[in-house]
Amino acid sequence: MKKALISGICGQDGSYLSELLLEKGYEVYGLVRRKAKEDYGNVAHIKDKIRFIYGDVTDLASLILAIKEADPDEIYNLAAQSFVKASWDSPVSTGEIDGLGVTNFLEAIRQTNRKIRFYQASTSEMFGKVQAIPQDETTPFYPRSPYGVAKLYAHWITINYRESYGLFACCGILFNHESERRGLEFVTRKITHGIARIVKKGNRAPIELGNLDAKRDWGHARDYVKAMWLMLQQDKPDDYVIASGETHAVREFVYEAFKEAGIELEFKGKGVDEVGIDKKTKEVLVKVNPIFYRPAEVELLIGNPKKAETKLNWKKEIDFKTLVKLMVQNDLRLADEE
Ligand code: NAP
Ligand code: F7E
Repeated sequence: MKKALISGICGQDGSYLSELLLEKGYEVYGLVRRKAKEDYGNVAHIKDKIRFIYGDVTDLASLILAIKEADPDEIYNLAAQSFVKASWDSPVSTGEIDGLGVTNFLEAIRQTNRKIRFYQASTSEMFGKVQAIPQDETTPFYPRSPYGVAKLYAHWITINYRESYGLFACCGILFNHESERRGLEFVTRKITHGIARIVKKGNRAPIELGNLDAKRDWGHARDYVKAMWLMLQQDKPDDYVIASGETHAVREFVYEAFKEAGIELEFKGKGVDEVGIDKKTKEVLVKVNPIFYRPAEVELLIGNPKKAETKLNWKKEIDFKTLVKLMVQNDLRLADEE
């Protein structure tokens, strides 16, 4: 039986990856930070099938101990301060967790068992102010946030340990992937959760958003964790872009999500004055609030997943409209249950 250690196991991706690995017969270990109140986040429903080990990626000793305890064949490093906007508020800790935390993991592997296969959660945020359209594995990087910069350090240190010590270490350059388990602060879930509040709770206050023009390449997390696993099953370690190959503005996500909930919106005004209005009732249901703007924006992301499709035989199964539908229906159902 193969054993995997997952950091960030209670997050969105950690939960889908745990389900996938359990299905494949793995013994799954999860690295978790100690919390004052016990909380298993997105893996609460499968917590009895996972062995949890306390640790923190900023604490090298804890990683060495975790590796000794789990003795894993594979490590998936998903731990991160993953909210880009918060990385301007906490640039140092974001660097410590998302950047140096990865060196800690690689060093722990180097010092304990160099046969362990390592997956690093790299990101399309490393492309930032994009230097080519679409972005693939050869596109130069230009990060635009402390998060993007920390992740770029992590990306290169992973490649360095692969080239210096022969570690089986792979970076998945994943574009935005969302799901019913996405954190409420990310724009997709903020929209679908806000719609459920409007439709089901009778609270018609508008959803306040930032830059509606930003374009993202959105997929579903369930599809993307399959690519993580595939990378570690190859004969040789390598880095891969995982993306849907489509891009949509935040405004389009808003429009499709409201439509899924039975409301057709029309947009009026520009910039901070833009509003989304219910075509039927003329109520303002979306407005722009500049507090959600970022000090520097990533305006356009669109990935080319050809290498992963060819070499890993990976393909997305959930398209943009299905993703929106799943997220809206889930939040409507949750609101009904509350
Ligand atoms: P997420 O839901 O925010 O989960 C992140 C997890 O990391 C949380 O469980 C968190 O633990 C844990 N964590 C944070 N700091 C830690 C530390 N110092 N030590 C140990 N664990 C720590 O993120 P996600 O969306 O699943 O993303 C997974 C990974 O992929 C992240 O590295 C993210 O940066 C990267 N990524 C995400 C996307 C995306 O679109 N989702 C795209 C590209 C790359 P707590 O539960 O204790 O807070
Ligand atoms: O923002 C715009 C915002 O916070 C998407 C993380 O998983 O994917 C994620 O990073 C876009 C940005 O995700 C609001 O300005 C407008 O242009 O959902 P987000 P992100 O920053 O793209 C990458 C690949 C990761 O690696 C990250 O870990 O939406 N936007 N209005 C807004 N964003 C938020 N959060 N809230 C708004 O009100």
